[in-house]
Amino acid sequence: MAVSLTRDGEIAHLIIDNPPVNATSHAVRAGLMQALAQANSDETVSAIVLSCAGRTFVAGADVKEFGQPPQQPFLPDVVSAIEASSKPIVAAIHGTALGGGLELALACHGRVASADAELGLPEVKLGIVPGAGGTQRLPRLIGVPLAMDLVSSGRRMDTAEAEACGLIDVVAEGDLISAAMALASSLVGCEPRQTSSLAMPAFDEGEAQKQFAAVEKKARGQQSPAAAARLVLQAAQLSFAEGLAAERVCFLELVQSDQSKALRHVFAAERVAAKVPGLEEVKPRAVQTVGVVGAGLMGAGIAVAFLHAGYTVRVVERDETSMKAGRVRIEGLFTRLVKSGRISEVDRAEQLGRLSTFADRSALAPCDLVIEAVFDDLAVKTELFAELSTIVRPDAILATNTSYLDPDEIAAVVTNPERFLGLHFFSPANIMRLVEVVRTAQVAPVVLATGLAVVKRLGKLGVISGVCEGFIGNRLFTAYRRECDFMLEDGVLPHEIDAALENYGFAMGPYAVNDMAGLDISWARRKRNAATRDPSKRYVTIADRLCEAGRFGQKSGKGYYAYPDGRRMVDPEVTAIIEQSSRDAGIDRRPFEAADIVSRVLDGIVSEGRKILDEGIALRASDIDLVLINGYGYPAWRGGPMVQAGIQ
Ligand code: T1G
Repeated sequence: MAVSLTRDGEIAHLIIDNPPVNATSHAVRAGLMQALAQANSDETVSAIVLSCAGRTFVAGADVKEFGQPPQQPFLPDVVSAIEASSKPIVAAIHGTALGGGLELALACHGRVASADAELGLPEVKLGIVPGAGGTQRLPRLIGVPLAMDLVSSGRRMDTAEAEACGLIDVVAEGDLISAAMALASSLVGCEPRQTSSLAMPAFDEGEAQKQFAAVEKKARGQQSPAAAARLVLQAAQLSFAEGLAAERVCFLELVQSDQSKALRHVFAAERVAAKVPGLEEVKPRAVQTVGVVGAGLMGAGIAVAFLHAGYTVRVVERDETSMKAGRVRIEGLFTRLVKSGRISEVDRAEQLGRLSTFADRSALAPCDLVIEAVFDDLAVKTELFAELSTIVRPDAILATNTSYLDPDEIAAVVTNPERFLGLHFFSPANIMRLVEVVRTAQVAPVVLATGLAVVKRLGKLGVISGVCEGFIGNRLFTAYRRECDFMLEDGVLPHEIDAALENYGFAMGPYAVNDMAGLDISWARRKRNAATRDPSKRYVTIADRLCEAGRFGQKSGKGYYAYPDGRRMVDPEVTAIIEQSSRDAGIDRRPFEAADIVSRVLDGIVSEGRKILDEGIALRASDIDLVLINGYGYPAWRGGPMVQAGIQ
């Protein structure tokens, strides 16, 4: 039974039980209608509590039903029936109340949540808008500005914030169901509190329009965030029934859109990425104390990511001075997070309380997992891992964050190499969601499973990669950059490539990214590899020439662009360098349309993606899409270059 009805005195208790996440599948909707009718027609029932079995409250509509013919009763009808109930209904929320789940709760006459619950309307992440009254009820309850923020970002709110803004009435101190029963009893005999009848809280129309414009700008081509925000604005202008009708029209249109199909591909791809053949039955090991070797930019970001996720972190640097500098760097990252409102002062203090810094590697002895983020040099890393092998427990997991070295060569110095793997973070590691979990030749299944589980606990997305130069991401990016560099030499300029790709939806064009990251590291690598370069392959010298001219990117004030007042500007000196390179290569420069630029880049990525698949480096095409979306700013609402090319 997807919905059951039990009794506790005069209170009827409706329990949804539809694992894994209590989505509102057809059986749930039908079951709710039936149980509701039964409770309402029973004169001995005075109030109703709605809760869920299992690990979470309703996490939304059943995404598996999208694209299938809709089956009655529809969710908006169930939601309306709840709100219209003659007996007060209280939602008892644990876990996550998302999408249709929050919409059910919004229609209830009271909401109680456990202290660790999370609430949100994440529909925009699936390329749609809430479809069961969310855009109309939410602003009536919490006001237009906050409702617009929630529906357009899809972010989740924790219980504390939900209580502060009035989204929930009570935080359950002890037993959730008892607290919900108590609230339900207190509502008996009162005027029913229908969210749809609440007066819209006053708000500043001008500010709301500005907020809307900001949503539209940030969405860069994705339709659903602005559509959801617009519906919230309309909630303040239209009657509830009109607003609901507008929401329905918008929902039905977007659910058919290519953007929604693409984002649903991404949703499914993320779940599939966690499923690794051979690991289905493997239980990850417990990890609590994590060592990070090296507290440069990458190491500091990794340490912060682990601190956010509740781990105890021990950071080791080579000497006292570097150790102090590392701590300052980590604290600096926290300061920025506090300033931008991402974490509170209290959280900062708690998280930093789990950090210790050392100038002696032996301090890593108690660690369950150690990750190195030291200089990307084989001799440096092998020396480190040989020593680490003697310091940590024989079963402690050892991970390298190398970007380009062969982790199997490093594994050769590790005692018990089956506990060694790659965990390749992207910079800044505390922000970027992607981590490549690199499957070394000898890694034990339990170690790989633990790597994936740790990445998931970090709130990041783990994608399995085999061993090859650059793994999945940097290998694709090399192909991507190669096409761009060829085009520079063939006739376009950096700003034209960046503009074409940014208009396509990339977060940032490759040359703007390069200027931000710095041009010197890859220059040093090219110089190191110069002797072994294949002379028969086309080699574009533009990047080298820029470095020779002292243009290392933003850190030196100039790179592919000039930055006179901090803003990127086309620089005639760069244009001259590029044109000279073309002349030296004997190339007659020709113009490119923006569409040609985009398709040449995507073709380059897809052809490298096919090789990566054929070689078994990526488990599946959708993993490649995820890497580009989460590591390189490819627009999620386009699904990914592989799916776009029809490779699934
Ligand atoms: N429908 C069907 N299955 C779902 C599902 C959903 N909405 N959400 C998760 N699953 C499956 C998932 O595929 C996986 O299955 C398992 O549950 C565990 O998920 C009208 C239109 C709830 C926070 O977007 O954010 O409501 O792979 O690995 O990390 O307005 O899942 O094991 O077979 O992600 O603990 C809005 C999406 C829908 C929520 C749990 N709701 N889900 O995270 O586990 S649209 C969402 C999540 C809507 C209405 C509209 C997360 C989670 P399998 P998991 P998790």
